[in-house]
Amino acid sequence: MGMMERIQEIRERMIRQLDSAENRQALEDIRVSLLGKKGDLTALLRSMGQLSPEERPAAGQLINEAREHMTELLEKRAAEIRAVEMAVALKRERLDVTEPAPLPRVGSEHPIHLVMNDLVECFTGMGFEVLEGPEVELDHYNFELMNIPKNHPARDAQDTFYVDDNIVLRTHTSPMQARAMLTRRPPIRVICPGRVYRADEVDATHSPVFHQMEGLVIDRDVNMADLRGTLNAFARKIYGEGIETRFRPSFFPFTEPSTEVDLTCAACHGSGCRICKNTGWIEVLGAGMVNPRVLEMCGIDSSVYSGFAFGIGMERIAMLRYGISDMRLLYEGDARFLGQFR
Ligand code: 2NL
Repeated sequence: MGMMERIQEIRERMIRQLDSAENRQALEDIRVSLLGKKGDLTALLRSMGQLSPEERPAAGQLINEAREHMTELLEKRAAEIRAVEMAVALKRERLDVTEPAPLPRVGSEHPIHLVMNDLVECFTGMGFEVLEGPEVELDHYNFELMNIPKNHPARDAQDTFYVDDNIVLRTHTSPMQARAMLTRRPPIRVICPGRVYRADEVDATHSPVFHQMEGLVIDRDVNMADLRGTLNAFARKIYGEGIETRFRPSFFPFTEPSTEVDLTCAACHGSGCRICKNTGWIEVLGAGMVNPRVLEMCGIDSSVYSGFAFGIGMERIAMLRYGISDMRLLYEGDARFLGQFR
């Protein structure tokens, strides 16, 4: 076989091999086996010694041209492979920088706290101070100081969660107000929002854990008209002008006299509807003049000072305001429900 044929054979072998080479390593293997130090073309160059001196320059030139050409072929194939690799990488790493980012999941305030914060704002605006305290309380503060003696039905184990003989889960926030009376001098104007506990079965209107906000005012000459004025201001601030209060006689051991307080139904403005059962009124809270026995037990001279107090159930207000028909929704933590109160 002449030199030309051998060169041609090596070149054609490269072309065939390049056709099936799919990656850089395959190219490198081809380069080493044909153009490398121990490669076939290099071997051909070494074999030139067998040629006559006249033939050598032409043969050397042919081999060098072949090397150049084959290097070009390798480079061309390498470029093709790089292009394919780039296309694959671009596809894999595709990133649409104009795609809107997923919105962060932001929580929302619980309806109970929306109501509570509104009431806190309303009463702090009238000069009340917010007091918070423990949910695990001494029987003494929760009951004795509130004029609820031993054997009173309200202390029944059916209503109260007892931790031991002397310790209960507070059944109202009154113990904090008792502390305020015991540790401060009048005038006292405080509200106590918070979680309270009663051993009730769960249903659409009852829960063993619920929320209350109590208010207490102690000063000289505080009377029922002050209570009425305060609650009227509250009603109008929260529900708007035209909302009236209606006091109905009631009984609580810690107030005397005691009253249930109704507000004009905000849904029908008093004309009667499904929500107020056609009465035009909604029962919203309990209140009264602080029982002088409570004042005395809490270290306040009832011959000098008097006071009023009230207690508002947060769940009831929230259910009325947002049209929630089942209290359980307030405690289940279902994000679909809670997400509606933004
Ligand atoms: C209701 C009734 C009420 C009070 C709570 C109170 C607190 C002290 C002294 C006297 Cl320290 N009274 N609190 C008074 C009347 C009613 O709550 O039905 N709440 C949902």
